[in-house]
Order: sequence, then structure tokens, then C-alpha cells
Amino acid sequence: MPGVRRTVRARFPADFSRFLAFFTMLATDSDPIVAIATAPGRGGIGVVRISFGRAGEAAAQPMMQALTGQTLAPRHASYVPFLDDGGNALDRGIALYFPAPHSYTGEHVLELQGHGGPIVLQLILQRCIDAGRAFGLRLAEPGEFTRRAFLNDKLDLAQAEAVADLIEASTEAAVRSAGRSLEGAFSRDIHALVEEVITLRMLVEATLDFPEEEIDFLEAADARGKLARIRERLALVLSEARQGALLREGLSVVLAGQPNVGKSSLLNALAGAELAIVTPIAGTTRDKVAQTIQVEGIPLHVIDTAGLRETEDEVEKIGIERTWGEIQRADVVLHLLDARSGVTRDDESIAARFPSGVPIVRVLNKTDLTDVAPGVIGLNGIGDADLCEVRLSAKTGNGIHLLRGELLRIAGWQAGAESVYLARERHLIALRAAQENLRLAAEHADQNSQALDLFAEELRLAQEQLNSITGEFTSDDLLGVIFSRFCIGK
Ligand SMILES: Nc1nc2c(ncn2[C@@H]2O[C@H](COP(=O)(O)OP(=O)(O)OP(=O)(O)O)[C@@H](O)[C@H]2O)c(=O)[nH]1
Ligand SMILES: [Mg+2]
Repeated sequence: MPGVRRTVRARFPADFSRFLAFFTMLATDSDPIVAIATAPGRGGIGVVRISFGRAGEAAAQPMMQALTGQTLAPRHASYVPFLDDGGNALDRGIALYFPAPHSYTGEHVLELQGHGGPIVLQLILQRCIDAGRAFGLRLAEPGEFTRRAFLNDKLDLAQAEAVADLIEASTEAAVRSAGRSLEGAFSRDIHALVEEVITLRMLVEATLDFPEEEIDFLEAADARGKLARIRERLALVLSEARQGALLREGLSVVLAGQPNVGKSSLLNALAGAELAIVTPIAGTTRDKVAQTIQVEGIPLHVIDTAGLRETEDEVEKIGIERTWGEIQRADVVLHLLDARSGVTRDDESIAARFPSGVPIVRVLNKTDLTDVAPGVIGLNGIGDADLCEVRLSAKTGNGIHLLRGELLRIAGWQAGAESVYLARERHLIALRAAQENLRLAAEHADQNSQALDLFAEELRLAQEQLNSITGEFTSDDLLGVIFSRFCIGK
């Protein structure tokens, strides 16, 4: 089976204990498994799925007989009873048999589509486990079906992750980009990059064997030009992946400022609902109020906090401590001010405590009470941190769209980006590491032939990083983490 071949090549461990663990894992990775594949709760239909693993057809045939009383034609929908051990129907539904390798997991798979009640599905599941006891059928772990699909070369790792992301996607844009990753767009781009790196590596490695020709090599083979093109392409993939990661993770936006400046009003205006209590009394908000809103499909986790001031009130003090905690964790801080007073001393001391490097948007609120017009201006931040000022009114809604626009800009969102794939932080880290390896390779190339072996080494490292995205050289630990975050039955 091709999957096993890849497994051995990609995961052969160095020391003996890991060697043993490796074979144990191979063994459990081919256990027959079963799970309810549909969401918990009540629904029109519910699906119980069995992947037969190493037990194969020898188990699938008697199992079909036991569960449905008949032999099922491959890939045909048959309307059958689902039988208990006494031969009585627990339910009736559609049974589908997918012989290997033409199934989701690449193994022999049996799917029972019954009615979607939690108890009836539990009964069918239990019946499967009882009937399959003879050949070691067990309950699947989270993500185990997809893990099989990966091990059997049905999906690569980036595609397998896209399955989970598609299930979890909370916006249309996230669904579309997870779909692109699942369909293989991201993996294809990564493979294309790997191919180019390999071509360059072959040239370099060949030259290393003939040291006297090294000097000519970089010129003759246009190694620098090739490397530059790879770097350009990688930068493009990284920027699309960054957009995708944004769709998946969103941005945490904290509203901070003195009491009564209109933080809760702004949260309500952004969310379009009366979520937080608004009163003219300073110190209204004591505890944080969080709401996720969508702006062009990007989830913004907006957090309203207690107003910052000196206080003797015990409860308010705790609230203010929490505000500072939220500010430390923020991706963006909205520093709210009352447009009538502008930046006061207290605001300056608040701003001085903001963490460095976090983008700050100064929001001049209540412009309706002044002659200040809604607008945006860029300001010089400290260091390279982003700082701008948005003038608006949370009460009338004037200028709110400008704030949304600024948040998208800070997030790095490019409107109308069609070719986004839903990437994860893990992918970004690998892409950035590969980018750094290629940058170092370019540096070595500039130092000419003395550094040719270092040039080759950086290319090798870059290739390893890229391969980790699609799972060609991924450690078992990482696989465990990735698949354990799936739901059971997927
Ligand atoms: N005219 C006007 N009033 C506003 C605006 N935004 C907020 N207010 C008023 O200002 C008062 C305080 O608003 P809140 O949203 O509760 O202020 P806050 O910053 O959350 O206050 P704390 O929770 O006490 O820190 C309320 O009476 C609001 O109606 C605005 O844009 N224009
Ligand atoms: Mg408030």
C-alpha cells in the first residue's frame, strides 16, 4: 500500500524506544474503527461509519450480513434494516459499502445512514461494536478517519487540516478558502515550490562533487536567478496563507480608555446590538464583555472593558486589572477618547502603558457633540508600531465604517483576494522559516563559491520546512496534535 511506504520513509525514528513506539503506532493505525459521523443531537439522518483497517474484506462481509442481513453491492445505496443481535430491526436506512481503496479512509468502509436520534445512533453504534468484537473493532479517536486518509495517501496533511477547518469555519469566506485548501490549491503551490527547490539542490549537489567547477556554477546555472524566483514565489504563497490564517483565527480587538468615553457604545455600534450596558455614569462596565463580529468575513473578537481610572472601589479595581490583562493579549487596541476633551494627561499616561509593537487606533468618539468631522488620519507611532486616529460617533454611527476599514487594513486584509487558502499558524511558521533559509542561501550565494556547501544546506532546510506543511516529513508528535483536535467520527 503506498501509504505504508510513505509512512516508513517519513517517520523512521532514530532510537530504539521510538522504533518500538513506531511499530505500535503502525499497529493501532490499522485497527478497525467505528464512530457516529454526524453531529450530536437530533437530525433528519445520522451516520455510523466503520473503517475496517487491517481486518479488510474478511471482516466487512460478515459485518454487513450481521448488521443488514444481506451482502451489499459496492457503492450502491441499499435500503435495509439495521438489525440487533436477535435479528430485529433497530432502525431502517441506507447502507453503503465502499471497498478499498475507493473510500474516504482508503480502507474498506461501511456506512449506515439511519435516523438522526442520539439514542438510536448509540444503539446502532453499540451493535456494531458487539458484532465487530471478534475482529477487534473499536471506537475511533477524534480525527482518526481523516488520519487514516492521510496515512493512506488520500489527503496530504494540509488537506486533512482543511477538513477540520471547513467543519469549524464560521464565515462564508472561511468556508470558501478551506474548500480551496481541501481541493489541494495550497498543497499544489507548496509542491511547486518544493520542486523548484529540489531542482536547484540537484544542481548544487552535483557541483559540490566537482569542486573545481564551483566557481562557474553559480553563474552558469543562474543559481542566483533561480533562487530569487523561488523567493518571490514563496513570498506570494506566504501572503495568501497569511490572509487565510486571518480568516481562521481572526483578530482580538480591545476597547480601552477612560470611563464614560463610549467604549460600550462603540462595541454595541460595531456589533449592531445592545450587548453592553450603556449609561451616563462613569464606571458602568465592571467586567469585560466580548463579542465576535464579522467584517468582510474576518472574525474580530471585540472586547469591551472597564474604564481606566484611579479608584478605591474594590470591584472596579479588579475590572481595571482585567482590562490591562486584555490589553496585553490584544492584536489591536482601540484607545477611546472623548472628542470634546481630546488627548488629556490621563490619556497620555494610559497610552504610555500600552504594550510596544501592538497597533493602536486612537478613536475620537462623540464627534456629534463637536464640529470635528468623521475621518481617519495616520499618526507616527512609537518605533514601527501602527498608530492612527479615527474620528467617529458611536451614537450616530458616523465614521464607524472608517474604523472597520482601519481594522481590516491593520489585519493586512486585501479586499477581493480570491486565491486565499485557509492556512494555520503552523503553516505560517514553516513558510517563514523556509523564507529565512532561502534568505541565508542568497547571502551565501553572494559570498560566492566558498559557501556553496552552506548554500546547499540552507536549501535542504527550506525544503524540509515546506515538506512539513504537506506532511512528507512530519513528526508523530505533531500528527498527534493535529488529529486530536478533530471531532470524533471525522
Ligand atoms: N453624544 C454622544 N454620546 C455618546 C457617544 N458614545 C457614547 N455616548 C454616551 O456616553 C455615555 C457613556 O457611554 P458608555 O458607552 O457607557 O461609555 P463607556 O466608555 O463604556 O463607560 P464605562 O463603562 O463607564 O467605562 C452614555 O451616556 C452614552 O450614551 C457618542 O458618540 N455621542
Ligand atoms: Mg462601558
